[in-house]
Amino acid sequence: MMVKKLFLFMLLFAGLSLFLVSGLTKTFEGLNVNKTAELNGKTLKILRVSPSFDLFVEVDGVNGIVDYGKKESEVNGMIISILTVDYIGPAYADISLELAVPSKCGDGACNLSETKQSCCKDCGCNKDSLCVGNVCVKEECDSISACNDNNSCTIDTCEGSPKKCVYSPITACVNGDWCCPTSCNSKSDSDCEECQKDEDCEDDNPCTINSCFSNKCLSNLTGGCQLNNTCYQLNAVSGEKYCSEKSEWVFRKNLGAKCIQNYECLDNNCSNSLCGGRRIVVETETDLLDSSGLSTTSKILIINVGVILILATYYFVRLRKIEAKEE
Ligand SMILES: [Ca+2]
Ligand SMILES: [Ca+2]
Ligand SMILES: [Ca+2]
Repeated sequence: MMVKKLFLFMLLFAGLSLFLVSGLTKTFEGLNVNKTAELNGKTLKILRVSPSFDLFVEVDGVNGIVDYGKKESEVNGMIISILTVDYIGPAYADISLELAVPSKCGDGACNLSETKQSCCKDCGCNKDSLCVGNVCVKEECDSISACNDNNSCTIDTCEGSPKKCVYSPITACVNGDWCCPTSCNSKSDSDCEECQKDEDCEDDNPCTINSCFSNKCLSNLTGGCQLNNTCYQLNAVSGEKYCSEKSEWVFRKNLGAKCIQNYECLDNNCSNSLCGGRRIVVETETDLLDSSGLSTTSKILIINVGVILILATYYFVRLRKIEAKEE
């Protein structure tokens, strides 16, 4: 007996703790007051020994009593069985214990039997992963720059927990964002193409040729005037109008109006630059004929000629009389 005690005493001073591994159960020998024993992520500390060999202990901050008379006691999830106690004093003893810590995922301790894969609740995950439902889920991104779907019609963000890329479709018609949502067109959003083929540019004007060039619509006037979805050539006549050189329908002119071409006139006759072919002379009162058949102008002309003849005859007779006297 003395030999055994001496042996254990030596072990105590050497501070040597021996343990046997048996699953989650280990045997610790040579323990003493203020010594600790760790098992499966939990730490036992012996605080005091009573003369009746009961142990006052602490397991991860929780105090408890290990009853020497009981087969085993539990303190804060650790099962403690006393094998031997050589009591020397309250603060000094030689103690052998068998400790067991049943693995329990979620108890906050990463126990020996637990790994990141089996219990990330207690053991955590790698840096780029997050423990979700006790499973390590790799985070898809750490910033927006990690998310790019090369689609200008989505807003790319990195969000959530665990973080993942979210691509939100753009629906608003906004100029300059490189996106043309399906509900937008070239008028509501400058990013939209006007056309992809000539038919997209049809303006329902028969006097234009519409084409699509580099996704932009081009419209070339052919010259002419449109009417009832038909393009009439320049100078064409339709009822009271003709198609002018400006490709506009213009009313045709009445008799006496200035003209260049026949089609400009309602009677289709432009002569001497007038519609109808002759000037319309407005007759005045002085030009009206009386019952004698002579106009007033003619009468005045005759009277003036008569007076001139009388005066000429008078001067001629006077001249002959003066010549006769001188002879
Ligand atoms: Ca655990
Ligand atoms: Ca995008
Ligand atoms: Ca846009």
